[in-house]
Amino acid sequence: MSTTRILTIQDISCFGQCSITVALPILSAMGIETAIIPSAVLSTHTGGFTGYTFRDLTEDLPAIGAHWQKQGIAFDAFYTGYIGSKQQLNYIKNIVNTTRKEGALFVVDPVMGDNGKLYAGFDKAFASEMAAFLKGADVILPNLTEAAYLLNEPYLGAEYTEAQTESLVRRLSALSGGNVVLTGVSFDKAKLGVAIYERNTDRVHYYFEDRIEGSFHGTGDVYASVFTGALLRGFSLREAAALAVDFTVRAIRATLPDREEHAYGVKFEQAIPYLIKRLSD
Ligand code: PXL
Repeated sequence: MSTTRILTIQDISCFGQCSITVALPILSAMGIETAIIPSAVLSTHTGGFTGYTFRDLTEDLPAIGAHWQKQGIAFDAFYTGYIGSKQQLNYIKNIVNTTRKEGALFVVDPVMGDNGKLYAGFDKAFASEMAAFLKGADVILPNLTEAAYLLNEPYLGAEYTEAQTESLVRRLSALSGGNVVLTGVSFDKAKLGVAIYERNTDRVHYYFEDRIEGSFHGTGDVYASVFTGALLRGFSLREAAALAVDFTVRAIRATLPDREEHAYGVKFEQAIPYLIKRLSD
């Protein structure tokens, strides 16, 4: 049986359960051959830790891409997450263009911030470069904060109405030309979920689960990894978006008994058997 090969580009946070340390095990468990390019190596992620190291790998990217091109290495899919510098966006576009198989899937999680704020090291100029980078992506997966920065407009917090959300996803889709899964959507305090914009039908669908109070680090990366893996396993856009919600909720629930000591990430490993079961249903 031929396997699907994906390249994911995001940082290695050596400790903290996000980015590559989440994407690689999840995609592997889903049966997908996963290559990586680390955009940076940090001792921990930047959420809730101080004093972390940050090794920017920007200048390694073109050489990795050139080597692969020479070797004839090619990918069925690409998934980008946390990017280490503005300059990397151009390098990544080049790697995608020179190593993509025909019809390759391109998923972008425009990781930049959450809860109305940009993460350490990001600024409005990066957001505007990211908005340009999205062009040509098949699916983009911003949260509401990232959506606001991509569109250079204020973040409305818990205030988004259904009409505003639908306007957001349509305008986000205009940036990429593809589908949009907007995360962190809520119209009822007790529910939290995603808005799914299908470009070919121009329709918006929703998928909600019961809200678990608080915010959980790394869940965006857990979500994007499962979503991308599911698409590659033949799930539709809506099915993949829903499976990723179901899995993320289980990963959060597995963390709840220990949430104080485990505030840096979620115990997604404990939900992997559930994921494998859902793939064989
Ligand atoms: O989960 C997003 C993420 C990825 N990588 C690094 C981060 C964050 C969020 O804070 O700091 C290094």
